[in-house]
Amino acid sequence: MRRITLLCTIILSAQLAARFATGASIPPALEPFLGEPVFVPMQQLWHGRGGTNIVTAKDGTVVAFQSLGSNKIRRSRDGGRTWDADIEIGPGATYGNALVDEIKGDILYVNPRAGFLWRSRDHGVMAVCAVQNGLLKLDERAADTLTELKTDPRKSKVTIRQLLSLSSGIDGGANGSPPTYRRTVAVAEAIGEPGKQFSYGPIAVRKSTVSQIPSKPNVLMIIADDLNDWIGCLGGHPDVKTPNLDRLAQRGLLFANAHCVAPLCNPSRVATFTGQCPSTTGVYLNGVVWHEVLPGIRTIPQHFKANGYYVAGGGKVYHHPPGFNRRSDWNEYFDQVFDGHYQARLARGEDPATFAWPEGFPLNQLPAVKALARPPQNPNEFDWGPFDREDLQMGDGQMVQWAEKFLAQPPKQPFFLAAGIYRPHLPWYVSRQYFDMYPPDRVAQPPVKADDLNDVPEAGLRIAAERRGDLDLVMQAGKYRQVLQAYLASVTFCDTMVGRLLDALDAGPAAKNTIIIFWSDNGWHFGEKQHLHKSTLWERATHVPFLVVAPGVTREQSRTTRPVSLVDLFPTLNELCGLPQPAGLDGVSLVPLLRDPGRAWDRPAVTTHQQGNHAVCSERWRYIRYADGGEELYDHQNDPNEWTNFAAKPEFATVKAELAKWLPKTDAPAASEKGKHKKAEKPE
Ligand SMILES: [Ca+2]
Ligand SMILES: [Ca+2]
Repeated sequence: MRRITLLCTIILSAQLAARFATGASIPPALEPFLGEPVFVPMQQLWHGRGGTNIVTAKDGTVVAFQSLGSNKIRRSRDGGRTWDADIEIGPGATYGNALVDEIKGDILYVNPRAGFLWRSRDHGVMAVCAVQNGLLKLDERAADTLTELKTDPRKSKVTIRQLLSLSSGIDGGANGSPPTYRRTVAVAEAIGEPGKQFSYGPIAVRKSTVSQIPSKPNVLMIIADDLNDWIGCLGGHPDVKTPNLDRLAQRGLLFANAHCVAPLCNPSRVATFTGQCPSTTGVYLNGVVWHEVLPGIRTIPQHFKANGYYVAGGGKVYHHPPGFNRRSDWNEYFDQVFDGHYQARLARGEDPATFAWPEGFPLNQLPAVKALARPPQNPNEFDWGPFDREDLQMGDGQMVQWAEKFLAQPPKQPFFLAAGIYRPHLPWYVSRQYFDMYPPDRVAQPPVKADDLNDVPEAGLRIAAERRGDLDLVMQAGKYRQVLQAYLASVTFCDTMVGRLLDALDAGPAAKNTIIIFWSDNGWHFGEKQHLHKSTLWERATHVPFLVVAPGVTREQSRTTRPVSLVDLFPTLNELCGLPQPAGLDGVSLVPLLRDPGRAWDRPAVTTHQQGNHAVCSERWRYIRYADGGEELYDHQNDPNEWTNFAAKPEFATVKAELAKWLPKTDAPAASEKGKHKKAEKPE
């Protein structure tokens, strides 16, 4: 059972508010809730079948409801919904487990003999309060202790003597229902006056119904797939054109030294969204259906949903093959639409074994790809070329159109919107205008050292060799420059989609109160270390774009080179949005860096690729330790391309030892890939 420090909920009296306002020990996080409290008088309290309680204000607005299971709520007045409850509460009815004595005007009188039970959404009892000898005792013992509490049988009016703590949050969104109120929870020492009426309400409500909850920010999270650091503001490629990402960076904080938790789609996204590293969960591979091997694990969208947010997603947010998107995480989802023929076929549930290219494909005309022969490792998606389709007809474009509509008319409650863009993931299909921006004969080639692998240990060589066939195929066919062109074209297409999302946000009602997060799930090699893909522990595969705009927190045009990991995103969002931190998160909140990008930060970023292989990235160094003990150490201050491995030099033993302290203490055994998904050619 989840234990909490909240003990009971008490209507904040003016007296309490006055004490609160003048109190010297109020934590800064509570400051937004200071000031004159405004109470919405209760007009009706409804107790529905199945444990649904609804409080309405005199003007008819629903200010609160509590749902303790299946309920009869069908609609509410807010946001086009109206409540539909069953039984009007009255003397003799129950609220929670408290016996209601009477309702007079705005105040609900509860018989203190019965005490009051506060229940969690899963029906577990979280808190019990009762009056004991005139003192309002607040207790979080379990339900069966309630009967042991000796309460004053007489009603008594409670006077708050001392405020112990105060917290506030959006609540009421049980069982997938939308949140309905801002709950202010006061924990107080209080004194009752024997013989007088004891009153407390179930919910202390400020002037904040669903339609006006100002202080909870919305979140727009934009995710790119396989986008490495080749974006303008990161300076990763001299020719790339990403005006929209660059203007996004101008609005907030650019993390210039951010790294994925794992350098490929599924483990990267699972780690980011659960806030737990692969070394904790065992999710190292693309074929692991994460929610089956980690049943009940908490994710960012699920957590936001459970805390009163309206949670919507579209495109590729979780790993894209069928079965990976846990639908219960969302209130609303726009399914990914695929431009690639093979993935589209998979999504339709057709047998991938019978796949053949349609007329005119593959666009790159590589015979091996046409024949679906290996290499390349995934011939069914190893294609690129100008695609005869308008932006908004593309899969990403359709998702963006859906998100644009969402942002034009967002829900009245705070929202979390995840927009997952698939480009620049293979196949690199975008319209010709993007290809025309990057003439292959003029596009700059990344720095590649021919003998770079000479000082790489065995495990690193093996990893680099896994896609050697893809690279050799491209080189032998003379298509290397076309590959660069196609990727850069796809990056700019992705950037255009980002721009549309930003424009839609800015044009809509949520413009001023929305946190914007942009990140990519992994980087990409283009021949560096003889590798043409992701899935390595080098900079090319782990370094990712990560940008945060948090109104009132980040400053414009800020940038930090402190190393951060995307595993830090979950706790960061929780802090920004005032959500509780679930237990077991591996990352830390980056809010201190959002506020002060130049502050000291001794924590490196750790990336894991399969069991026991890790890279630890500090501001200056990259230290790689493979499961077999192989090591690499690179000095980014003098060697940004990671060409010289210093791991064997005795003078760097101390540097290595310092970085090694951050290696995971345990390496969870690998969770198995499910056969049915494995058959799908390990789509990435
Ligand atoms: Ca990816
Ligand atoms: Ca080297």
